Amino acid sequence: MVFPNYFADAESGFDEADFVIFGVPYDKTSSFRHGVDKGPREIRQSSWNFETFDLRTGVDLKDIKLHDYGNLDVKNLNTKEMLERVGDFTCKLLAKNKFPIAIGGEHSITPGIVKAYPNDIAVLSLDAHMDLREQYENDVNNHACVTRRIADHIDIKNIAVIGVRSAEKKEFEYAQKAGLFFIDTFSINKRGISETIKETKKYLTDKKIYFTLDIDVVDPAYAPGTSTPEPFGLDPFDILEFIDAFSSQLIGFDIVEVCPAYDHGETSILAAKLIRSIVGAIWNKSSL
Ligand SMILES: [Mn+2]
Repeated sequence: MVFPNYFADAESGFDEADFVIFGVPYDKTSSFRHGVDKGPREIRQSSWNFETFDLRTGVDLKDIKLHDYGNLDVKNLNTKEMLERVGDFTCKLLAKNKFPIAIGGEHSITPGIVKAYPNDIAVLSLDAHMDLREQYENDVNNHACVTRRIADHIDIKNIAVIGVRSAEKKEFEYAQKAGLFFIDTFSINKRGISETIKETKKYLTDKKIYFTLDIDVVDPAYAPGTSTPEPFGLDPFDILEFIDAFSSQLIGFDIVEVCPAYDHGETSILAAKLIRSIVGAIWNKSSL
């Protein structure tokens, strides 16, 4: 069955919308598996599975002014051009007071979005990987360099990376030297998600936060359809806890690295539900 190719319940026109979804089907620098350019389409299709009413929060998505812009045309662009296009589009949304929601595509799209914001914001990244390489495969904008490129724009002290469990030794040493706030899943498993959130919350107090959710932060048992899966991940309830804790501070978010060819639809279903949950949580706590 094929559903309309826009996100379910995104029934608002652009002008009256508070939230604008846009797809960035970019798949150029993935190092292991390809196919994340199919993410936006699959996530949109999956979104039609759900009720408009969210039983958990009491929010009905029908009451929220949500617009789906469609995809940005980034297919033939190099990373630099792609970042500019994504950045320009995000600037336009922010100038019109829209709340940006990007669907990847690979994680390399995120620095383009972040650069559209003032440089005193914070970034919360849920990711299995540190992504702190200066460059990878001769490209400083590779998806393995995302955190590093974000740190070109905002102070690394205003970045928190949660759920990491993979880095090369050099990245790990750089993170410690530069004072990056990160919490790996091995310590999350020991101290519990509530304690993890409490510490992160304390670290990012009072900051406006851009939230980037690399689906590979979730354990491959729940989200196998991703380009670089990494065992010992978070479970979907952990992500909900994060959403609830930070929703009042969020000023934009993305979900990236969904690679539909490597599962039976479960990763796109989870991503679509998470987008709905985040929008609902923000709307619940804001005066939009
Ligand atoms: Mn990752």
